[in-house]
Parts: sequence; structure tokens; C-alpha cells
Amino acid sequence: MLRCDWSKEELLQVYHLPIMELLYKAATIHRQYHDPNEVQVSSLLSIKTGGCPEDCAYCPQAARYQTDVTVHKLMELSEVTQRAAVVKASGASRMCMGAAWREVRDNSDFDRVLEMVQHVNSMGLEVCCTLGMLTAQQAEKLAAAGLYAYNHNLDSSAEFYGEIIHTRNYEDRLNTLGHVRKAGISVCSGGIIGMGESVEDRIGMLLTLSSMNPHPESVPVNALVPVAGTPLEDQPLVDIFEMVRMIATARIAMPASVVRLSAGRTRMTIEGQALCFMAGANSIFAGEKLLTTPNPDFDDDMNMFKKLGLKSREPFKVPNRTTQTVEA
Ligand code: SAM
Ligand code: DTB
Ligand code: SF4
Repeated sequence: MLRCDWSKEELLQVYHLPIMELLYKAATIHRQYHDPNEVQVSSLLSIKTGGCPEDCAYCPQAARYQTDVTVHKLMELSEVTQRAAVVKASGASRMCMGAAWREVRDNSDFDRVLEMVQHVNSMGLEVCCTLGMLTAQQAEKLAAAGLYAYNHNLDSSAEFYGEIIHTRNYEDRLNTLGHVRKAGISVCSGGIIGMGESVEDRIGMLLTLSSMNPHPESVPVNALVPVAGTPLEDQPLVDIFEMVRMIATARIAMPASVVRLSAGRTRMTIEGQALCFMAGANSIFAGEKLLTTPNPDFDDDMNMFKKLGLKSREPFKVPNRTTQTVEA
């Protein structure tokens, strides 16, 4: 049963269950709603890199931190469609295009993004964008262009948010998510663990996400990738069992959503990732790069799938209001 009324105590109790109990519970719920051997594969492309005016403490693309990210203006349409063809051939179902913007502006760059969305959608891929804050009108334009999903993370609890980002607030995030939902675009929203937040903060984020009606269709769980030059550069490695607990709790709180084992996989073993899949993760980002940081090699991931008997999900398995299924 899908619930939007979880209490903090209930989710904390779930999070702290003995691991065997937690895995069993999450895996049981997982198979009631999903094929446990199927994993949705997304590919990330940074269409506009670095130079961002925001101050997100984890992010290598914030202009104010000295990182080794090279700033790049918005990509050309032809470059994006070339990349999309490679993504399509790889068997991924979704291409997610990210821009280091605080918010979308109504200018020629946005017009070009709309063209990118149209083209990539017509190639038979689910298109996702993550472009920062949106107005209701911008969300509608993206929907009309054929956008399948929009990623906009809450990152942590409302309380902890103020410690990692000062240039916008939680309410801004929730407003954009509301515009995305209203435009009929699939909602992708999750967060990061390993930033120094407490377990209560992690649960606070899951509470906010699971109180949305409907729940976000996808929930990315990122392990912080500490990048030199950012304020969080010295954060210790996230323990794999923390990741397992977070994924399992997300799975139990939002049974029908796709839970994405997102950033941080380069430092996880196959065994660790298998536990995450057991706990209810059913999506990954594949391809050797996330936005600016490394990700496992595509071939290594496909070998992992083979070893674990996992198969990739086809595009548009779940149709949404804005996109038409295109025959491959
Ligand atoms: N600028 C847009 C925004 O902030 O919504 C879109 C791009 S932003 C890079 C997308 C997401 O990437 C962030 O919300 C954050 O959750 C995640 N992210 C960024 N840097 C990360 C890092 N070092 N480790 C893990 N996740 C990270
Ligand atoms: C999400 O939750 N994780 C992805 C995607 N949504 C946009 C981004 C991870 C970025 C990791 C740091 C980097 O590569 O710049
Ligand atoms: Fe900018 Fe997004 Fe990075 Fe924050 S997370 S600094 S908004 S690119």
C-alpha cells in the first residue's frame, strides 16, 4: 500500500532495523511492485558545465570553489544528438542532461535546451533534465517539448539544507517540484548522504519526499563524491551499510518509485552494490562520467549485470503524460 503519512518515528525504526530484517522487508516490498531482476539505466550528460553562482557545499561546479572543473558553455544541439545516439545504442533507457544553472532563464539557451529535449525524445529515449529552478511556464514548455522527467533534489532535510546551501532555500526547491508535477512531467527527487548530516536529516528528507502525493517517480540516492576544493572535500567515505539502510528505507517508504543508486559507485564493490539492489535500488547511472566526476566503466557495469543476472529496463515502460513512445 502506498502511504503519504509516514511518521518520523516509523521511518527511523525502519532505518535502524537489524540489516537482515531490513533487507528482507525491503526486498519483499520491492518484488511486490517491481521485477527484482530489472534495473533502469540512465546516462548523464553535462550540457553546461561549471561557473554556477550557487554555493552548494558538495558541488564542484560552483564558481566560488577552486576545483579542476573546466567551465563549458551550453553544448551545441548536434553534439547532444551525437551523444544520444551512443546512449541509445548502449541500451540505456534515459538520458539525463544537466546544466550548472541556478535557474532557467527565458533566453536562447533555454530554446536550445527545448530543441535538445525534442530531438532526444524523438530518438526513442526518455529525456530527463536537471537545470535548476523552473517557473510554471518553463515546466510547461519542457513538457510540451517532450520532457519525460525532471531531476531536482532536496538533498537533505529542511534543517540541514541551510548548512550546505545558502543561496536558495528548501521552499524554492519544493516550488519547482510543484511546477514539474503540475506540468505532468515525471518527478525525480532525492538527495546525498555523507555530507555530515545526521540519520534524522536523512529520514527528514525521506519524510518530505514520501509525504508528496503522488510520490516522486524516481528517487536518486547519492553518496557524496568529495571533490578537492569544495567545503566537503574531506568528508569520509560513506559506509556501504549506511547506503543500504538509506535505500531500503526509501524503498519501504515509497514502494512504487524507482530508487536510483546514484553517485559514489566507483568506491563500491560489486558485492556492496548487490546489497543495494537487494535493498530495493532499481536504477543506476551508467557511463564513465557522472556530470564532472568519474563513474564505473560501462563495460564493467554490464559485466556486473551479467554476473548478477540483471537486465536493463526498456524506455517508456511507464508512459507519462508528456511523452509518446517511439518505436526503436
Ligand atoms: N544545478 C542544478 C541543481 O542544482 O538542481 C542541476 C545540477 S546539480 C549538479 C544535480 C545534483 O547533483 C545536485 O542536486 C546534487 O544532489 C548532485 N551532486 C552534485 N555534486 C555532487 C557530489 N559531489 N556528490 C554527490 N552528488 C552530487
Ligand atoms: C543525481 O541525483 N545525481 C546526478 C544527477 N542526479 C544529476 C548527479 C551526480 C553528480 C555527481 C558530481 C559530479 O559528477 O559533478
Ligand atoms: Fe549549481 Fe546545481 Fe552545483 Fe548547486 S548543485 S552549485 S545549483 S550546479
